[in-house]
Amino acid sequence: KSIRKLVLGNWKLHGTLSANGSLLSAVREGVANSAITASCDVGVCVPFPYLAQAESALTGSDLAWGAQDVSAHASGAYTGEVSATMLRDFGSRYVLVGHSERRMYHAESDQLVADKAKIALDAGLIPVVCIGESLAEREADQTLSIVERQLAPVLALGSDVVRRLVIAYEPVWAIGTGKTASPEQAQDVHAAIRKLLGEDGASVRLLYGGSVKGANAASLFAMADIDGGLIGGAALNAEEFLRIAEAGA
Ligand code: G2H
Repeated sequence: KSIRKLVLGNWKLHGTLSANGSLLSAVREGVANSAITASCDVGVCVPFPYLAQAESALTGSDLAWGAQDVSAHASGAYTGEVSATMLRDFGSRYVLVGHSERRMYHAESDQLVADKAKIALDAGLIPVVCIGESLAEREADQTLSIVERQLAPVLALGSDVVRRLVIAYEPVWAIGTGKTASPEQAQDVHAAIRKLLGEDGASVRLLYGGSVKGANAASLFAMADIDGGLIGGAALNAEEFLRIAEAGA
């Protein structure tokens, strides 16, 4: 397969200056002492206040960093929001958009997520568009119609946008629950997503997310349409995160 893998940490609402300091230096050292980044991109998406810390800890390494959300607005009277250009100011490469926790707890719509992807790309960031079905939707056999609905406004942005995206498939029932989708279950959905993307999908990285660990990463990443992972809980432990990155290399 010619698509370069990507292993991206999502720290969610975790961290302190001191804990991050140890984690970032351990990951940086682990990557420097391995051949991982010769064949796999690795990065971490941190809470906004720690972007400056990530930038200073990771500049000069092969690791990238980024954020977990971005405003759909460029600037203006939007109290509490953080813009894509602000993320770029701190050297961010990636930004997650539409993580299921944002969709669920902050009522983010499919259209808002697409707007965020667009503004992020325009600012020079790589948006990681997160999609995935809930347990009830899977049980009702709606998985494919849900991911299709979630992607529709993103696809409407056109080829130029779609080709530059990363997409993360995260079945909501597998997030932080310890229940990983089997590699075959994930592959089935990834293949369907690739098909939805048409010609633009040939080089788009499709990450799997949801309880990825050192122990299951290799079997997931071995599937034809799984181009890496979005890693939550396991990204908070340097050894575990590095093991996952090794599986992507
Ligand atoms: C899914 C994933 C990272 P976890 O949300 O985005 O988290 O690996 O903890 O399931």
